Amino acid sequence: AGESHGRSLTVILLGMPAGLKVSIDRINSELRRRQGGYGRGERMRIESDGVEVTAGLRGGVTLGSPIAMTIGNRDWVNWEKAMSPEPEGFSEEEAELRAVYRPRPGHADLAGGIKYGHMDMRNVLERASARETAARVAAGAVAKQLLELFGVRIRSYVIRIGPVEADRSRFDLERVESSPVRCPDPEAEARMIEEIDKAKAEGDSLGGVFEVAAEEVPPGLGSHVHWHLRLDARLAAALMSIPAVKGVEIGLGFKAAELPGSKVHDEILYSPEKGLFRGGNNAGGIEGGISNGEPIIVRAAVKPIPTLKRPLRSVDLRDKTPCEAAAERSDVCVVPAAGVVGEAMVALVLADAMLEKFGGDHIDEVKRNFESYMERVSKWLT
Ligand code: EPS
Repeated sequence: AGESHGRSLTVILLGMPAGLKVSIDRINSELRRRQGGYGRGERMRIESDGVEVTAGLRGGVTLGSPIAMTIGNRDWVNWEKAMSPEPEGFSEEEAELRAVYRPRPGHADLAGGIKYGHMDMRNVLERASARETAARVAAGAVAKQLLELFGVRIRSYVIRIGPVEADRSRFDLERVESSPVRCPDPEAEARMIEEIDKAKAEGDSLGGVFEVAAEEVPPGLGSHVHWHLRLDARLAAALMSIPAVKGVEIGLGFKAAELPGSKVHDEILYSPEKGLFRGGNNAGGIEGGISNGEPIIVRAAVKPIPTLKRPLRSVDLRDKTPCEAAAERSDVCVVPAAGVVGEAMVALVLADAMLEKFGGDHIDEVKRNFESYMERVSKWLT
């Protein structure tokens, strides 16, 4: 829960087993990663995100109960009168000053206004704002800590911003966290920054593509037996739910549609030293909706954000006159930050699938279930 300029965001994470040590510093460092990225607007200079855990931990260890966290909005002080949830402290005049009657093409403004009956579309955009992704990152940071106990590592990097595509032959994944656009290709990085500067100067915005890789995922998460259990379907839905994401690919993705089967499928090989192994990972670590033990590789296409300093045409909903769409302070490009949100969503899905398969009330029980399964699997594969 939480509005972009409300008092705070609140997230409640259910289903974590008891006995898991959770580092709050780690949650906060993930929140800082999300705040960065070349192309973000002035809001990120106001915010300095950090969580307050209000339930579910005792002495830094999970109790098995819901974990509740809040992230305050520093900008709230500037919006209190317009956004106050209580009638006391709320000012109609302030709200009118902040009202949005000119919907932005591509934003939730108009569709949400129609559906919820809001002429003032601030009532929509406050929640449609990607500010809520801070809450996802906080929850995802807990999920990551669970997954790391089982050796699962998740990272993301930007492979396209607008027209600039990173070249895999130049990838250096070590440089991603220090790259202003979180790009593993230094040459593409420079051109991405130029494109963002250009878009900004033109009052425009830019989208792109990020990739998330999850390594050391055990084989056997998800299932082929029912559509809602398929791991690829769950990952696709989770990534697609990130504001501005318009496409998701797994492994080769759309490229697989262009190639014959012989060029797509990863051959199954065996050697006494390695046991069973695969000739490639075009499947992106998932076959039949089940993780196959190879790294899980997913990509998401992020549209350019809809708030444009040089706005598109719209209609004023009060009198239906043509006008320019509303333009307020905004980001120019959010793709680097979206990658961090993507990691969180992948972590939440994988943690859910891990607990579905190895679940227990205490983390030791989960570990025992995991170890006995892995023992069986390794006998089978070697
Ligand atoms: C957003 C607009 C900007 C972004 C915001 C999402 O905020 P503001 O309207 O306050 O300038 O910075 O993103 C965040 C606040 C965030 O934490 O990511 C929008 O309209 O979606």
